[in-house]
Amino acid sequence: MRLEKYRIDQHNSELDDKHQKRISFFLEENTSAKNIIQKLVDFQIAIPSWALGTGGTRFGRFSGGGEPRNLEDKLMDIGLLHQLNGSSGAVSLHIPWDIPSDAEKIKNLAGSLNLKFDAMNSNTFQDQAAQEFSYKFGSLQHVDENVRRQAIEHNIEVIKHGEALGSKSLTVWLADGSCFPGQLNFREAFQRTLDSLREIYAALPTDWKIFVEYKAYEPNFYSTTVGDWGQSLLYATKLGEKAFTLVDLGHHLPNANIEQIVSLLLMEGKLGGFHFNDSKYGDDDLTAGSLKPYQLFLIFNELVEGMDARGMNHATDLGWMIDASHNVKDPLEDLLQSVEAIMMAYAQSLLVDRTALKAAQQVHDVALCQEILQHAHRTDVRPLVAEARLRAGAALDPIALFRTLDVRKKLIDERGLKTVATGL
Ligand code: LRH
Ligand code: MN
Repeated sequence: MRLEKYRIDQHNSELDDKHQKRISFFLEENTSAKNIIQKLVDFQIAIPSWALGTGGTRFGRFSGGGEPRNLEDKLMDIGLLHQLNGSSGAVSLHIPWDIPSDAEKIKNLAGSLNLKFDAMNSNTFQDQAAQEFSYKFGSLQHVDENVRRQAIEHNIEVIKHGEALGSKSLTVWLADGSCFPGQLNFREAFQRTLDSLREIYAALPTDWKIFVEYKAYEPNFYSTTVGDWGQSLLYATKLGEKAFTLVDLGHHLPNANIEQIVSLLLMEGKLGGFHFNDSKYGDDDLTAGSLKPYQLFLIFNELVEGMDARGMNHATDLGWMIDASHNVKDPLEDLLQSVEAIMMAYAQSLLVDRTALKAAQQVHDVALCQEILQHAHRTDVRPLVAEARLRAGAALDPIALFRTLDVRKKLIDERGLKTVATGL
């Protein structure tokens, strides 16, 4: 559903008094903040096409109804998110879950919703009905040339879909690995995977990038052939200048220092992008910032420091994407909360007094270093992020407006209770 502009204006006018008080106080308190607002307006986060329905686990799936029935419905839902927060102006498609049957029609619909196509995602971790060779024992790593060929061809097909939509990058996440010691020759698996990725790399259009997404475990539980940042960096370095690593926050072993990994990948010029989410234990794919908001801030703190050190454009030079799954929340509310948490972490990281931090680091004033960082993290930047939404023509309080307009009920009326979205 498309929101009529007057609905957003009406919502904002009701909240404007309170907002103006908050933002003027904030800007008085944080004089450097006014030139942060445009950066927030420009910062767009891609919404995963596979996370607009209810997720589930092997133990069960509890749909909330009104789920998108096809890619058109999914684009309408992302368009709605973008109208509400002004920061969701891109979609990341997963193939074959979301094959654009009529690319031109899909491209025009996305354009009419002010949506761009971010990274395309291939899928060689599931067997499709008409598939000749199974991926049970892997895809690009597989000992059987036929299976590798099939997986390479699939990735090249995904690139073609992306070209037709105006996407400029391909994310390759491989479930490949092993479940038991002795099952796999690690060196040969790495070499076959690299050779297969080289063929996919060779098929990339000149202005495209390939993101190699790593993951510690699941669905394989003994080894994963792209298992951590080091292995992903090895592949990306051996592949060439169009290859980068992709950091999914949920793909690390417990207590990994993700902000340090990010800092080093950025230093090497091999950080391609992110799949934002949060987790307590494994790849839980929970709402970004819902469990470890300080870690999300520390990651953005390294991103801003490292991107500025390389003169990178914050909004365009990395892939900002969400990868989440919604087992108990309304998918659209969950995504609104993830975008809000990411925007807040970015805003706080822009408030860090880097000159003072550098000076304190030089003299090992450890306590002051922490004070400088935590001052930024403890700053309530919600008025600043809301002001950026206002200037983008979006809603001051997206979730409140989502509920006031009873969007989920309208989607259920339009689509029914039983529709099931493709995806996880
Ligand atoms: C793997 C992953 C990958 C996607 C999938 C939906 O865990 O993070 O990015 O392909 O989720
Ligand atoms: Mn991911």
